[in-house]
Amino acid sequence: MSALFDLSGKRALITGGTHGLGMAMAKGLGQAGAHLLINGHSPAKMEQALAEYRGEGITATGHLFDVTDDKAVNAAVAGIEAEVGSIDILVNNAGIIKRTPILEMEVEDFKQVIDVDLVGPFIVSKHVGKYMVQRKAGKIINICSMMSELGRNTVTAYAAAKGGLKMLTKNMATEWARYNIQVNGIGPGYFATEQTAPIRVDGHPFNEFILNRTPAGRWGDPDDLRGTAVFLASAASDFINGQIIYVDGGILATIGKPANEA
Ligand code: GCO
Repeated sequence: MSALFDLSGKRALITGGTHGLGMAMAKGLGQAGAHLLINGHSPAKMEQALAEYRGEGITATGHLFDVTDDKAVNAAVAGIEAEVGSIDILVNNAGIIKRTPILEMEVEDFKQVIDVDLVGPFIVSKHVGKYMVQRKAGKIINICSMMSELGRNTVTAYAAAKGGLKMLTKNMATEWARYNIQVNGIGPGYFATEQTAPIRVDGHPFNEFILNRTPAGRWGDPDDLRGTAVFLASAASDFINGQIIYVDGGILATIGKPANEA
């Protein structure tokens, strides 16, 4: 059975893999045997991340490029394929969020969130996908969100992008499953990361809300995503296509409960 989840000999490209959920999922793939191709756009963060991966005995190389830059992505992917080897697994994790009410949100800010969180995965998938289609093999995992299903005040651009990413996932699966490429998504619930730090402060109403709204009664630990990432990157999911696995401590399963109810 463990052979089904073994990623030895595989190469995995993780966008936004220098920190947070991207790093946690990448470590899971590395611990399962994959050679990590870490993407980021900050040289300093990259150096730090590579030291951390290698410190844990994980093979990792760094690849600095902007996921929204079509030419740069094309060149980076072609370079990896030619100099490092085939990209067998792609995790589209890079993302940003801007928390602003619609009436106060600048169009440029809206467009930037859509660009990184939705157009970015399209661009990277298109350039990696062409090699996977030629090889008739590949795994693509798009990192969605609760906002792929639920709305929330102030995160309109993010919700629009993550909703779109869910459908991008289903359509990529529709077009590429015939080439033995499995395209699926992971929808993290509320996790303790840098991105949620502003709303996870003790006493912050949203923090209390999430602890009450989540049946598991806690924020997710980034390591809670490792198993699902390895599952969707491995032979164990060879007939799973176009699915979004929500790792959310039960948020989407329930209407929630009043704060004073045990
Ligand atoms: C927010 C959070 C969310 C989470 C996550 C939930 O402001 O609501 O940052 O966006 O990060 O995406 O699934």
